[in-house]
Amino acid sequence: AGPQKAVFRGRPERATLPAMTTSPKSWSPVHGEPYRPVPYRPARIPAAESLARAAELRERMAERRTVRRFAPDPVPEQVVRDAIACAATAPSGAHQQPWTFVLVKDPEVRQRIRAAAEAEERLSYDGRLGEEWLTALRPLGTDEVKPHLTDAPHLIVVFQQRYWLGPDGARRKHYYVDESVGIAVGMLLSALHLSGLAALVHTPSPMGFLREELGRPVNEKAFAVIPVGYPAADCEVPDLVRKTLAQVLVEH
Ligand code: IYR
Repeated sequence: AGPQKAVFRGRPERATLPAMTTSPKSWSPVHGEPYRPVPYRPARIPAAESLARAAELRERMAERRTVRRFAPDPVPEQVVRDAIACAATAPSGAHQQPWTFVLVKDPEVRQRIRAAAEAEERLSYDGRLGEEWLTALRPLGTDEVKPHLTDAPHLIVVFQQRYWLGPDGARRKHYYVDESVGIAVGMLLSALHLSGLAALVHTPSPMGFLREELGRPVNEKAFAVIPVGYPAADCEVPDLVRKTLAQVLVEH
């Protein structure tokens, strides 16, 4: 008998695969089987074009601001879905994609999330955070009142899947979950911003109530609550100063 043919998971074999296609099959967990290698030949853009794009992107990203007051104007839901799809292209430990994005639509659920978050935040701002933390927050002027949880046109709750949970209750470890979900949220914020929307990363603490309220399984842990919309007409943001490139970049 000749050498055994490698068995790859996922899509069926095809004679030619255009570069950068995504699998027509939806992802399903298969343990330990290698992915089929496929050609990756993204078109190269000239260096001058890269420089122009990078400079423009740098400017556009510098315009992103965290917004705490949202306009009531509706935002097409598909923009948010597309941004979530962008986030879900993030790299992840062992490509385990350990994230779930819940788009919360039910106004009553949003009301309950707000009430629970504000109750926790009240304890935090009333002293649970400690003097050093409260002092660090004071310049931003945040407090326990979170109207955006009910008033922003969209609300995304991001969960991290601490481990994989099979339908039969089997568990498998997930790797670099914090890093993976953090990267995905960064990509989500970038996608929302570049689509013209504003957002806020809200991290009520403790966040255990979110899993219960949203009926998520026990392997999931809330990571961030992200209201999305347009800034209110009279929205103000603190006149923050960002570190310069020279302050954050070390060329060694
Ligand atoms: N989670 C609280 C407190 C808070 C903490 C940090 I660090 C911030 O940058 C902002 C707020 C809240 O959401 O108000």
